[in-house]
Amino acid sequence: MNYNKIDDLSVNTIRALSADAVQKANSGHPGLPLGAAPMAYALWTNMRHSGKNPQWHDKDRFVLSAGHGSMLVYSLLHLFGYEVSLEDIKDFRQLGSITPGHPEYGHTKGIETTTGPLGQGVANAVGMAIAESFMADKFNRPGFEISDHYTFVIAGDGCLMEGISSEASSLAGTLGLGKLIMLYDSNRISIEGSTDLAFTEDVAARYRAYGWHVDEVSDGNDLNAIAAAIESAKKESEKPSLIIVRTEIGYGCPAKQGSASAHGEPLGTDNVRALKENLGLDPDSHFNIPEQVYEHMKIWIEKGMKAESDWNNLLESYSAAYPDLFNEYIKWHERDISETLKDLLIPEGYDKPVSTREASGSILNRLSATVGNLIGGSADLAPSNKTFMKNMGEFSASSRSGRNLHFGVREHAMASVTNGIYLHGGLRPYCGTFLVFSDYMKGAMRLSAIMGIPVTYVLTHDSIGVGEDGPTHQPVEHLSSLRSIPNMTVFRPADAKETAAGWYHALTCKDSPTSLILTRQNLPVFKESSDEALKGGYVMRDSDKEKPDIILMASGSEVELIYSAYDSLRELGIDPRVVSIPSFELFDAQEDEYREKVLPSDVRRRIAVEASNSSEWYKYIGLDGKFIKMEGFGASGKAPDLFRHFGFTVENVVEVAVRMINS
Ligand SMILES: Cc1ncc(C[n+]2csc(CCOP(=O)(O)OP(=O)(O)O)c2C)c(N)n1
Ligand SMILES: [Mg+2]
Repeated sequence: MNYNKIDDLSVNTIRALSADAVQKANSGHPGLPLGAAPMAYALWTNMRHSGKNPQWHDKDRFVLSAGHGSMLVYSLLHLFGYEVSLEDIKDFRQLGSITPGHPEYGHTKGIETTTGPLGQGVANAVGMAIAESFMADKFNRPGFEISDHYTFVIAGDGCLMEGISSEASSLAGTLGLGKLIMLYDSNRISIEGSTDLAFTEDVAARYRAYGWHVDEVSDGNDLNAIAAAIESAKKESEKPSLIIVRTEIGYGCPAKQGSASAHGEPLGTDNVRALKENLGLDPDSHFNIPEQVYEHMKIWIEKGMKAESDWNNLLESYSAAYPDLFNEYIKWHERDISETLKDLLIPEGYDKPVSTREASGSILNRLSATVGNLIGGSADLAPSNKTFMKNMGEFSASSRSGRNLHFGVREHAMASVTNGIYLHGGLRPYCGTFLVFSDYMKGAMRLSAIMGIPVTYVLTHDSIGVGEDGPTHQPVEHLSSLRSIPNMTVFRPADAKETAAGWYHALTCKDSPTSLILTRQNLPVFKESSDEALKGGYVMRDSDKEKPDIILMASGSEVELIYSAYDSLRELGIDPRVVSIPSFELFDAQEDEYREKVLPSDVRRRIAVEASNSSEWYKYIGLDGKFIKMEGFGASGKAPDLFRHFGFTVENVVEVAVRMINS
C-alpha cells in the first residue's frame, strides 16, 4: 500500500479533532494523539475491523494501553464509521457522554477494554492473543480459519515502565504469541519530563531478550514505513512483535512539540490555531472534517464491511461442514450457562471434612468436563490453589489446546491477562493465587469490577489458618479490601457445599467478577449448609424461640466455631441463631424482607466471627454487637495454636456471648 496526500490530510484531521476536543473540554491529553496519529492511522487502515459491527468475533483486536490518549481512539472511531458522532466528540469528558476521559469498555462501542492505569492494556492484549490462539486451535479446520485475527496494542513510555507490562511481555515471549503486535509510541517524554530522568534502558534489547521480534521505525510520521513494519510483524508467526516508533509528543504544535507540557493539558487556543496553521488546516474552523476525508474514509469502512461479510460467509459454510463445532462455537459465546451447571448444586457427595480449596479443586475438575471453555491457572501455585484441571492439557507455545495456563510468578499480569481472555470472548477464565497476594493483582482486579466482567479469582490460604508460613502469608486486611471494591463479589464459603454455590455464582453471574476465598485447612461439611448460600447469608441453625436470644454470624472457616458455640450456649439455656454469611454483596442484594428475616432488627445481641479485620461486619452487628476479629498481623506457628492464640475458639465465642447476654 502506498499512502499519499489524502492520508496525510486524514492524519492531520485526527490531530486537529483531538486538539479541538481537549481544548473544548478544557481537560485531557493532546500530546499523544498528535504524536501517535500516524501510527494509529497506519494501523487502523491495516486492521480487519468494521465500525458497523464492533462485536464481530474475528475482528482484529485493538487496545490503546496508553489510555490517557483516549481522544486519539475517539477520533479514529468517528472517522472509521463507528457509532461515535462529532457531537459525541464535542462532549469529550462530559458527564454522561460516550467519550469519557479514558476509554471505558461497555460504555463506547468499539472500545475493547478499559485502559488508563498504564500497562494494563499490554497485559490485556496478551490475554486476548492467548484466547485467539486457543480458539483457533479448537475451532479452525483446513479452509475454515474462523479464528484468525491479530491483537494490536499502542503503548507509551509509561506502559513500558510499569512492571505489569514486563510480566505480561515475558509471558507472551515464552508462549510465542505470534499474532500479538505492539506499537510503542516512543516519544521519550512522560509527565515529569524526559524519560532520561528515570527510564534509560534499551527497550529493544529487553524485548529481544523476552523472545520478541523487534523492529524500529525512526520517523513516526512515515505512514509507509509504519505499515511496512506492521506487515513484517504480521509475517512473524512464532514471536510477538514490538514496533518501536520514534515520535514527538505534541507533534505539529510549535510551542509544545517535544515537551512534557504537551502531555496532559489543553494546548491553549492560540496553540491550537498555530497547530492547524502549521498542518495546513484552517485555523478558524473547529471540529472540522474535510469532506474529502470523509469520502476517503469510505474506502476503509467498506473494506472492513467486506471483510466481515466474507467472514460471515465463511462461518455459514463452516456451520454446514462442521455443524457440531459450529454449535459449540455459538454456545461458547453465550453468556448464560446456568442450564449447564444445574447439577453442580446437588448436595450429595460432600460428606468428609475437606478444605474449601480442595473442594474447589474437585468442583473445578467436575466443571471442566461440562464447561468446555473454562480455562485458567495460577501464578505458580496450582498445587496449593488446586486450580489444575486434570487431563485438560497445558497451554504452551507448542500446545494451544491446553486449558491449564501457567502464568509464572506474575500475579498482576495474571489478573490482567485473565481480563483480556474474557474480553476476547468465547472463554470463561479463572486465575488463582494466595489471598495475601491479591495485593499484587489489585490493579487488574479493580478493572474487572469496573468493566463488570465475570472472571473468577481463586484465592486460597485465606487466614491465619495458613499456619507456619507466618504473617507475610496470612491475610488480615484483604477481605476488607476486596469487599470495598464496588461490583466485586467476595464469596467465602464455610464448607464444600457452599464452595459449590460459590462456583455456581461465579460462572452464572454476568456482570461482575467473583473472588472465591478458600481455606488451606480442613473444614467439616455441615448437614445444614446448602445452596441458600447463593443468597449471601442464611440461617444455618435456628433458635426454638420466635426471637433468638442472640445471633452468631461468621463466614468461611469461622462458621465451624459458631456452629459449635450454638450447642454450648444451648446447654447454658441460651437460645442462639447461627447465620452463615459467605457473601456480603449477595446478601445485601436480597430483598429487605429476607434480610430482616435472617437478621431481625430487634435482636440487637449479635456476634460476628471472622479471622480478618473486615470492618464491613459492623453493618450487620450494629452498635451493640461484637466482632471477634484479628487485631494485628498473624504469627508463625501451627494453625490450631494460632486460632487459639488469637481468640478464635468456641470457648471465646461462648464467653463473649454469655457476657453479652448478662450485660
Ligand atoms: C499506573 C499508572 N500510574 C500513573 C498514571 C498517571 N499517568 C498518566 S499518563 C502518565 C505518563 C505517561 O507517559 P507516557 O506513557 O510516555 O505518555 P505520553 O506523556 O508520552 O503521552 C502518568 C504517570 C497512570 N495513568 N497509571
Ligand atoms: Mg511518552
